Amino acid sequence: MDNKGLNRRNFFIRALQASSLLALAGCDNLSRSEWFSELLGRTEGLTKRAQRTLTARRAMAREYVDADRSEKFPANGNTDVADAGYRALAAGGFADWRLEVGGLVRQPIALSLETLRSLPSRTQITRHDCVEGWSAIAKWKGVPLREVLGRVEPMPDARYVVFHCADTDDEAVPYYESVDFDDAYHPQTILAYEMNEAPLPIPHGAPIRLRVERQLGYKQAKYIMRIQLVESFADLAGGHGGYWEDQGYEWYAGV
Ligand SMILES: Nc1nc2c(c(=O)[nH]1)N[C@H]1C(S)=C(S)[C@@H](COP(=O)(O)O)O[C@H]1N2
Ligand SMILES: [Mo]
Repeated sequence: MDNKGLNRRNFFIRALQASSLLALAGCDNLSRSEWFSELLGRTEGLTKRAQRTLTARRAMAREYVDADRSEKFPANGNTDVADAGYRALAAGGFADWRLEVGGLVRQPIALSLETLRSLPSRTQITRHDCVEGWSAIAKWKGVPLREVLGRVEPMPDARYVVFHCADTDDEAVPYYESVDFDDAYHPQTILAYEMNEAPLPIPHGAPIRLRVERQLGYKQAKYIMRIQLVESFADLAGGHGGYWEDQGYEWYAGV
């Protein structure tokens, strides 16, 4: 297993790279979609400044065309999973894998890959930006996270969606990530099961990985096993809402 991406000693270098990347990133390709107007009503009562922030958060990420796709898309961080349970599932083509969705929901569910594939899907060609200084464009197909959330009926106090992954670092610390409801219901936030028109390969997070297109690479959780709705992530793992966040990275990693 390649644990380079999870090497804690590189943390300070990466944090520096992250902050310079964030400083360079602008709010380009803002667009007012149908979805924007749908949500506009919810911003009533907020200050103008907060509204501008929310508008940027809810804008669509740029989408590309087939010809823009990168010839090579690096696999980064963990590119395989040591866990015996995961290995058994992978050996069976993930036929027995189930995505558990629970926490602050009225209807917890367990979804097979087959079921996820039968739900409404979205396909998008987007650019992935890693804080290590590389970017790559690929086509992703998956089920919008909001389709899944609609089926579990989030309770009113649920504020974040947490993704628990099958992989760990070399100190057995599990990878996890989280997004708030703005990102969870964003139309481009999908649980991807295909990359470039093929089943998502193991190095890129099989059987499903998150695509949350307005944020940096480390938010794009691979090897998702369980989704948990919470009111706060303060009592999960290191308390900062994600594996890298627990080591000092920004929780909201906008690009
Ligand atoms: N479960 C898990 N998800 C992860 C990682 C990881 O190590 N484990 N690395 C993150 C980082 S830093 C990046 S850049 C992307 C890499 O995705 P890729 O392998 O498809 O390039 O996955 C992100 N999601
Ligand atoms: Mo990354």
